[in-house]
Amino acid sequence: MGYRVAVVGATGNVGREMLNILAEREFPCDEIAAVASSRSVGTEIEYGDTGKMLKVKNIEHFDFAGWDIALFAAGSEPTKIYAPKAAAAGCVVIDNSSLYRMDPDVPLVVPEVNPDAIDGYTARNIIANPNCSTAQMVVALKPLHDAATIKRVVVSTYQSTSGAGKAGMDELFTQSRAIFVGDAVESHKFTKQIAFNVIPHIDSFLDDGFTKEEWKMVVETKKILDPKIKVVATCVRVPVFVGHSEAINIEFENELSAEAAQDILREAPGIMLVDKREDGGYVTPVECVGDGATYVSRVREDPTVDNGLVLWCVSDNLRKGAALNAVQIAELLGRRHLKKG
Ligand code: 11C
Repeated sequence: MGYRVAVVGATGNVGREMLNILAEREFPCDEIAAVASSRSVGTEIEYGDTGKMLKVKNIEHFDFAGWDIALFAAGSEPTKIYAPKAAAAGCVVIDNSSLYRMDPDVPLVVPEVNPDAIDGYTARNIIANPNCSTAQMVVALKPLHDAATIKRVVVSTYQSTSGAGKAGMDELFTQSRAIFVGDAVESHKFTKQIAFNVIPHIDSFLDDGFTKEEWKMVVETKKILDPKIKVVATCVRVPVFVGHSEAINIEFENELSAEAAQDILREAPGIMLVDKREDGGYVTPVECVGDGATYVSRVREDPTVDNGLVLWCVSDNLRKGAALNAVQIAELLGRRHLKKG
């Protein structure tokens, strides 16, 4: 006996990956529904590579009663309306938007990092999935924090256009082509040209000069890993289709050599250490696409501070940064709370 699972926002970048990953990992589904806005009704989506086609159902008429789990990848506005309805109908919501992440009654979970937090889901029947740039960073930080206690993190991100949805990827493609054929370059999704450029701006600006993306990395890391860790972030959009990269400087309470950190990371859940200290002996975003791991490379000691390390971290933002983490949460929920069979 399996679960009845709805994927809400099934036609978007993350929703499609959720369906792929549920199928790939053979999540025990008795029934699966692809749900989206009225615009997508009538379209069909494949359930992974099972050959099974799912007719998209209209969120406006979808009755969540009797469904066990809803994976939401619908953005904040529809989520605000439909997630509480689903939760009230007894369906556990695992939400990928930023809407509930900082709600004290909603656990924000990365299964490799804070699995016990999931137990608090009953307060609202909602579990939040973190921002993609936070998810991969906390997976890399967790085993190092356990070993030497992190005091401060300085992170610079190199985030792919898929973080801004299909429209972001399309804009990179269209602008690149326009530049090659000598057409005018138009920017609609991003504030400046993204092709052959980088943009130090993701999400809206806050009063203190940081962006909301940078703020999310600070507050989500504290909630998931440890409120005592100080984090400062600079988030940058780069002309990459899929895969977010991060250069992370870490200051520890206690000494931790690069070699000891490599040994720890090699054994840590969810991490692949690729750190050969030679040409090509590190991972780049194109190599992580379609994979679930958080790749760590270029681990080295920072000679400018006491107990400091620097590392490079890459992950598929649509997978570990979004869809995979959501499915791992569903698996954890099944193991701990919604037992079947
Ligand atoms: C980006 N990280 O790359 C964003 C996308 O809070 O879930 C995900 C935004 C979020 O643009």
